[in-house]
Amino acid sequence: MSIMYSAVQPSGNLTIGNYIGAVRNWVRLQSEYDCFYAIADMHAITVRQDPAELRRRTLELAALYIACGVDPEKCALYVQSHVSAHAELCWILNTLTYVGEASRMTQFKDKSRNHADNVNMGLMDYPVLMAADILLYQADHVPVGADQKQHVELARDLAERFNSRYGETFKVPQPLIVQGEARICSLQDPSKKMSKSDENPNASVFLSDDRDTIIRKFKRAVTDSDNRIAADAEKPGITNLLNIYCAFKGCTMSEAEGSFAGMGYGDFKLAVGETVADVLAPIQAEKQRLLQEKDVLASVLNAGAERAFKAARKTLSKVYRKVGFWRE
Ligand code: ATP
Ligand code: LTN
Repeated sequence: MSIMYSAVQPSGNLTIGNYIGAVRNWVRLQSEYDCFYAIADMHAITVRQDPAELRRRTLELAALYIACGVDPEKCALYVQSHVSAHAELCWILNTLTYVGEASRMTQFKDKSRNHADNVNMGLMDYPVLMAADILLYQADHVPVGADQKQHVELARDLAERFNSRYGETFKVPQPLIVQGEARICSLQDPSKKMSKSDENPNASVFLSDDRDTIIRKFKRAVTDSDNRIAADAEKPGITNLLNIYCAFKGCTMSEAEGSFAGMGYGDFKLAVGETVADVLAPIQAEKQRLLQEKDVLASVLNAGAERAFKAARKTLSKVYRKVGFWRE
């Protein structure tokens, strides 16, 4: 079976963009691949995090993954910092990464601008740690959003560089960019992607929002001047809402356009909000239930880490041998 690796940082509340673009696809892929899904807490601390919040979000993210349908029987669901091999391989890969190539990464440049008072070494090392994540498990495919493509390309370069210097060791991974509905845009500015760190709380719908909040955010969504409900490049606001509706309803764009023909914007927005709230309600209930059973959650994460550790250790011992670290 091919191997799949992906992760999300516990750096904020997940949005419906993260759900449609990432977590929901993980669920679809888990039966066809041998999957490793991580909570990337080591990546999260490259920007300042409140320690108590980080701890709370880590457990919440684990509960949310499972509530969304990630099945811990089918895949290894674990917390990155529980498997020390990530940091160990990162060190080795650091010795193969040029300062020039790390400093040219788009995300590093963006984050340096946004966190100008904290341009730390970890921020620059972020993609190398991500390469270590992926290469440790000999992943064939890495499902990510388009923004992470450059990082997967660095992982490919580092795998090839290591293999040519020390001999065949790593599989060269492929990014798996899910197209189509994968880009959910901000409800306040449909030219931007919906993001969990948007400073405007009305721009993003969070998986933790209650029904009234969801409906209120959709009612306030920015739309376009005429009153037609149709997907159109000239009408990015309405197109985004239609996209969200299709993704949550599981219907095609023409089916959605058909069912809203002749309807006013107010009723249309209410229908989109209700559809999203209906899908999220059982996920939220299941997440709350799981969070009541912290010991069950802990044992799922421990089992996931053990499974991940076994796979990671195999690669890491091979790497240590290849680079010439003495072992008895
Ligand atoms: P931040 O706003 O803090 O940069 P983010 O919301 O962009 O975070 P990430 O943790 O960087 O989220 O991304 C996790 C995954 O969620 C990414 O691989 C990406 O595929 C997916 N994703 C994020 N935002 C969207 C979106 N608006 N539409 C579709 N997919 C998304
Ligand atoms: N940087 C990723 C999260 C991430 C990741 C990974 C994704 C950390 N390690 C390994 C794929 C493979 C993001 O989506 N923001």
